[in-house]
Amino acid sequence: MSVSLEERFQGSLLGLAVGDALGGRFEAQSAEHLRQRFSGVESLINYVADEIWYTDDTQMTIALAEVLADQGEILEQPLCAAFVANYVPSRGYGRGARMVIEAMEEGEGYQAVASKHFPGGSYGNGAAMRVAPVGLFFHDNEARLLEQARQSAFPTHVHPLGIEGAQLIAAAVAYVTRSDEFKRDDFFRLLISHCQSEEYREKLAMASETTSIEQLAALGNGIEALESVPTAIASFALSPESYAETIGNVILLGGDTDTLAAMAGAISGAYLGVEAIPKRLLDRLEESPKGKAYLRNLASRLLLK
Ligand code: 8NA
Ligand code: MG
Ligand code: MG
Ligand code: MG
Repeated sequence: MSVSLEERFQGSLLGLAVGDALGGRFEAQSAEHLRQRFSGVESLINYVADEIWYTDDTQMTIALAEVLADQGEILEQPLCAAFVANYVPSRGYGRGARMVIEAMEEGEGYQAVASKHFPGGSYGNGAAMRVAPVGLFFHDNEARLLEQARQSAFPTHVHPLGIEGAQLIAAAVAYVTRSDEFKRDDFFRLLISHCQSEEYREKLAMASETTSIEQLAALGNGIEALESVPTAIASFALSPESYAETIGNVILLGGDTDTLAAMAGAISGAYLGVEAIPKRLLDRLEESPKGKAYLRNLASRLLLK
């Protein structure tokens, strides 16, 4: 398989946005309900008839990518400024994230909000859902990848489980960006070697053995990083050759469907490239000022920096 880096960078950002936008249609629905509505992934994708709009997941990803494209690294102040500049509350931000970004906007002490709003900080999946640009940008720079993923989490997510989730998605995106052939055992060995907690080590061991939808569901579909990051990684590893299956299978789990599909789609798109995203979906992704064309261009800027 030969996929250019440009196709991978575009595939990851657009794959994330498409997963987010499709998944966003079904957020918080149950697996039972979705399984009654759709016979499978194909019928889920064929259901899309009009424009699909992304949510906070893509909006925050854009902020990270802009900082990397401008600065060449994630720096705290430019990142906060980019979160604020891109912030549209109606795009469905998490409760804690909203409080932190609004404190940034007001020039108040957002660090205190980030560490005190939830005890120990947020372990939501908000740092993991937006980290793909770090994985792309540092795909061949192991020394900076994890530190930069941490840095990108910090303004909003100080809980170790929130940060670790971001580091694992970044490492997954980086690994597949370097890969012409998916080597499942290598992939999981590397990710498990990056784990700092027993919780993630256990979940990734389960993910490495996931060969069915039932096992995928057992990994979780929640808004917490630990209940969604391993699931997204496992869904990619279950269908490495299909973007549609990778995002469709996690959307049909219900729960945090936009974020599961954003993370899974970012990994799959980085591996398979932009051509692997079904035309039906990509054609319908929003054409707003920071829509499809902007994302494609942003991916190219990231690559050229
Ligand atoms: P966050 O930091 O608000 O965390 C998300 C949620 O996780 C919180 O609202 C809490 O319920 C829970 N949580 C996190 N940390 C703790 C803790 N220490 N103690 C107890 N509960 C905790 O926001 P985020 O950016 O991490 O969230 C990302 C999610 O929010 C994504 O799913 C994204 O799509 C968005 N989201 C929005 C809606 C919506 O209102 N439309 C619904 C679900 C998710
Ligand atoms: Mg969202
Ligand atoms: Mg979500
Ligand atoms: Mg470069």
